[in-house]
Amino acid sequence: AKPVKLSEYRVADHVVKTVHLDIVLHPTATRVTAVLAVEPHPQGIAGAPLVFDGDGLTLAAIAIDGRTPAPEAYEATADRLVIHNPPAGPFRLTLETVVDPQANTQLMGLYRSSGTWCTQCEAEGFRRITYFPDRPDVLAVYTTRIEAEKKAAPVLLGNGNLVEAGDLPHGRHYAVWHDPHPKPSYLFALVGGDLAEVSDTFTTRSGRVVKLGIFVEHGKEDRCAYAMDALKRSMRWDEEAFGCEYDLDVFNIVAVSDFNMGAMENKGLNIFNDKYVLALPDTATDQDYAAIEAIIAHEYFHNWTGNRITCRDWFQLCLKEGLTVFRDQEFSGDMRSRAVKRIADVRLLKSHQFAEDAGPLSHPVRPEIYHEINNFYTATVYEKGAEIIRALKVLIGAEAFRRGMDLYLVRHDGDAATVEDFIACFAEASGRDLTQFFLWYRQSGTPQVAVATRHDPVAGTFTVDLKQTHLPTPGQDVKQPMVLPLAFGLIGPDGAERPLFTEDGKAVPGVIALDAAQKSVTFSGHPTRPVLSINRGFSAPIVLKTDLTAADLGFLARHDGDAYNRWQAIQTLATDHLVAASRKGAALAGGVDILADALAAVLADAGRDPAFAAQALTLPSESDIARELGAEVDPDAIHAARRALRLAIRSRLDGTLSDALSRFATPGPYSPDAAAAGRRALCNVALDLWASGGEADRLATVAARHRDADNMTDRFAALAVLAQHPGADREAALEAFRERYRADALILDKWLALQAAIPEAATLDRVKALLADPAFAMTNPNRLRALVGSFASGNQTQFNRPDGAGYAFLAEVVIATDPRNPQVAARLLSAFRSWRGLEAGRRTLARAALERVAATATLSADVRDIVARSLG
Ligand code: DPP
Ligand code: ZN
Repeated sequence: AKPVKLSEYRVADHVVKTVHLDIVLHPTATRVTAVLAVEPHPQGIAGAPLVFDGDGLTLAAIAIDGRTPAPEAYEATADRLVIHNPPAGPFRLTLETVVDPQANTQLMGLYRSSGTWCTQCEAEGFRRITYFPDRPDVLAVYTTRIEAEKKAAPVLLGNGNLVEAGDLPHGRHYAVWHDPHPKPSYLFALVGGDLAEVSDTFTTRSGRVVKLGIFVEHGKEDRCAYAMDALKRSMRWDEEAFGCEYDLDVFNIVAVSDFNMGAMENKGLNIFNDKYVLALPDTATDQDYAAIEAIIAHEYFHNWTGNRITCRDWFQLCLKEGLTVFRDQEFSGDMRSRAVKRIADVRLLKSHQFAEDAGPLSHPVRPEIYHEINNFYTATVYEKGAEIIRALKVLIGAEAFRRGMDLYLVRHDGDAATVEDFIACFAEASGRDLTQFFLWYRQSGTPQVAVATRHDPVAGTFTVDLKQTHLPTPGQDVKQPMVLPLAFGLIGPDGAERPLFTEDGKAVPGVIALDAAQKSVTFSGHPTRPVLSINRGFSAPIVLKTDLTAADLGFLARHDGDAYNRWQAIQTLATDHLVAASRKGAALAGGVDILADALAAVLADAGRDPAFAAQALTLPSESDIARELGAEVDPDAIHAARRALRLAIRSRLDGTLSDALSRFATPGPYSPDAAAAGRRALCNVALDLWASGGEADRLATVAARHRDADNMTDRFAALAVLAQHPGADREAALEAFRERYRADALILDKWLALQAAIPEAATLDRVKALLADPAFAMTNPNRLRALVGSFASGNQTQFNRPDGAGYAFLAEVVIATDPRNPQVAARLLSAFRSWRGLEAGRRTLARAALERVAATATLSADVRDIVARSLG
């Protein structure tokens, strides 16, 4: 198929103003009648044929202004409807299609999940329901009538407000939903099923009473309270932080168990992966609670950033996703510890986005070409997209940023906008030229910044020399210098923040905008050498190399006023050690002492913010080290180095670790709040480190904690420790866990994922055996991600087995999954994104596995695209 190019964007020749859908739900033959008010676009090509998108459709009937056209007047194939000479003015087009939800295993369009009819239309699923100009710049007002057998689907939901409902003969009933806000087709949704409802209300700041509903499988009603609370907090926060008020009388959320993504922001009817709705202390971990809070907020925030203001085309995806991720991060930061949230977000950014950007799948935050848009719901578009906005805020300041947001929300309300439209609002609000800043959207790859410092004790000056470089990425060999806002501070020997003055004595703000290939900044008033703390709060998403010594880093770990950089200093110490040890098979002398001292200090002071201490005690992951190494990666060497470092740290901290277990025990019954979660996080990190030698008596303590835990967080954390140490106890604990939760698929996903991540040679066979376990189902995306995704992305040594069996296994699963669900298959395949950095033996085997996928005769566009770019 031909690629889609940003440069070739043009308006649709025919647009649709109103959509009336009449959908008669049936398991295998759902009849869809669409009555569309069509008109030529004033900027379109006059007299152009009407061309609508379809995907796997059969046209059952067609009428133009009520009359059936002659057969030669139109052409309908599975993927297109063409009307050769449509009326020159507005007209009414009636289309009837019949679709089979039961057979829809792609989970795009209208499908069934555990008997519930539901939809997923982003990005291009609406065209699997009816023919339509299925692109985000065609905005229409939708009215949807849904009819079903009442017993099979007592609940019928659509976008917007319910306007009519009633019974019909023969045990049938119907509901009519109307959404007054014009929207693109990707935001259309409907649900029909036998679901339980948990309801509440929210009163907006102008007094609108909104009925809130969360719909789940019967028996799961008691698992919705946290999601409902998160929803209400999101609605309030968006009013306070961004002035965004909800705009319908109803807001519904439906949880389904088969879902390709996390959730979907359909107007007034969000559909969620049940994983991100359902939670009880005994079923969900603190991490699950935090993810539910963040995703509920994310989808809700899309109501303004995505729905009221949508994207002109899919190249602009970051316009809604990057911005909405930024907003949900800020929300969680306000709800929890801001520093810890930032650290967690940067961890995620580095492990997913930096890795993506360093390999063959690297692409700009706003891509300019795609073969399959589903493959661009990436860490780059989402997470780097959010980082750019955070960097913009640092660059222009919080006040100008808020003015720019306000301007954007007013000026573009009701528009299908572009990234240029968005950035123009901030240029206007700040009075700055943001042309260079826009490179963040166009240039792929992670900018690298080298920092060197010079101190002149006689002149009392301190100079910071900065240099930015950009490595080539696919399709971008040469790059221009970007503007990188680097928040910074200078710390005196006493640990106090030094005032910032230029050489001529002017006070300067704590941000350097590095906007050229090189830049030097000199500060005065420093008779003694200060220590530079730079890229505070990770103000720019860059790879930073400084000339800070291990002693400087140890100093920053204690004294930096920026909590993020205190954490970063510790990570850098650990990373430097692990990189050197992985390369040479030996540790750097002295490095461990400074790191261990820094960690001991963090532990001693852990009462201030236990969640922070937990983050500090969590070493960089094996894939973090692999990314730092970049080339000739040997995952076994990394694993060995990391294990050795953990044992070395443990021997230095040992007594403190066991103390922490009692010192930070959470009193009273479980509560998911951030403070209690932070204490549990610290205990569980300490437990893991304390038991890392696998001594029988310690494992017995861990097993007891596992048995006696009164919540899933502690129970699962202890199980994860046990899983690291082979033996009968581990197998017994795994079996008991499985028995206890045998009816709960979401919990068994944790059980699957844990086993897939065991760093032992027997794991691949274990994973293969689990494919046949009743807890697993090839057809369910959550199960696939839990078992196969965790193996491929979360188990560095075993996915990268030196014999290539891990690669061959993933290739097989991808080839088997592709015909059923291309989107999930393509996602699994992207675990190969760093294959070029491997040492030669593994690289050859990884290539062979990719080539096997490439040689498969009937690949989907999704998998074909990923495999071609991975090999390209
Ligand atoms: N549901 C996905 C998200 O909210 C795609 N829009 O990010
Ligand atoms: Zn989103």
